[in-house]
Amino acid sequence: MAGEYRFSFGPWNIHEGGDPFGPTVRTTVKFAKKLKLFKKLGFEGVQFHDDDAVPEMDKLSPKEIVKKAKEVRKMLANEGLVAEFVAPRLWEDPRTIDGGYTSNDPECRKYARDRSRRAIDIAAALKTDLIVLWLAREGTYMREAKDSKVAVDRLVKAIDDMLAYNKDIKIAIEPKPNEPMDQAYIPTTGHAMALGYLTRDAGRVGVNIETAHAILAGLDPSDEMGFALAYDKLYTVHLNDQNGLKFDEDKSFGSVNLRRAFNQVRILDKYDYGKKGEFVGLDVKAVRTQKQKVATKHLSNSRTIFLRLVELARSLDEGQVESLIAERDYEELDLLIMNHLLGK
Ligand code: XUL
Ligand code: MN
Repeated sequence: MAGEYRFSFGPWNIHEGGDPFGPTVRTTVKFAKKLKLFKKLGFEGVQFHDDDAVPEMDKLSPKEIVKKAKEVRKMLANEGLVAEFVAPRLWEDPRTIDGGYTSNDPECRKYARDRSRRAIDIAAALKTDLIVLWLAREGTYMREAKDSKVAVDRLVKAIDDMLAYNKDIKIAIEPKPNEPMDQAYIPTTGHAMALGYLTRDAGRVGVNIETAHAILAGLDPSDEMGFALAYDKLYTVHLNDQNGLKFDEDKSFGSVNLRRAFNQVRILDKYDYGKKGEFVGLDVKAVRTQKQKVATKHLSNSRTIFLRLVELARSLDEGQVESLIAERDYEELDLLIMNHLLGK
């Protein structure tokens, strides 16, 4: 069954453990060393921010960027890995302080547009057609600081620009309701998909649904996935877990709420997610207390839990589920699911 699913994570998922209140607690693992860990941990896809592939890319010419990205492509091939997607990192440069595509400063919006084109070049060099857009700073701290109608117009323009720049790419918008912003403009799957339909080529715009982001929006991640699946728009997922409405925790998949994780796996497996080449992507972080040597367990554990939940989804007595639904005995259905999760 493991072979039926391909798993991916990003180099940022092996990290030094710094948080807003304290310094790093683990040493940096070099990119080349991280690549060596993928296969060992059961993963074959690598998710990239543009500058994960080409560090300090803003100091390089477009040609130099492509050259560097091609070197990374070779490194991937040597490890038997493939790139899943590239995401432009539009939240660290001073020109993105007020957002990228929705910045009030036209020079900063131009930077965001140019940087996105370079990210697309990197994706092409890495031989992936998928661009993920996490719209990190496209929102406000003060409601009056931006005009929400103008912001949406600008997001559409930015996506149109990317779609026109390269006719082969697909864009997966990753919605998140808050953090770092107080209020983000594209907080949910519905917003992301509706934004896609305003673009020049809606057939190439879908979503990346992250478990934690859906929970932060007060929504059920499996329902968000079902919504996107109904539109054939679920281009990828960022599975993790989240303990309530607080900072984005990126906890190991299933570690907070096993039933919620089961329902995500159940809907993905039921509707053949992965059969068109989609990866089971993770976006998980080791907790700060984890020692260096064992700071990749969150990745292998998440994968293990996913696969165990596939087994549970497939062994659920669907006939029983159907008859309880027909009888409208949802309390008995509740117990059936709980017993199944408890191995009874
Ligand atoms: C932020 C987040 C990002 C995106 C990729 O919350 O999830 O790591 O997944 O840019
Ligand atoms: Mn994510």
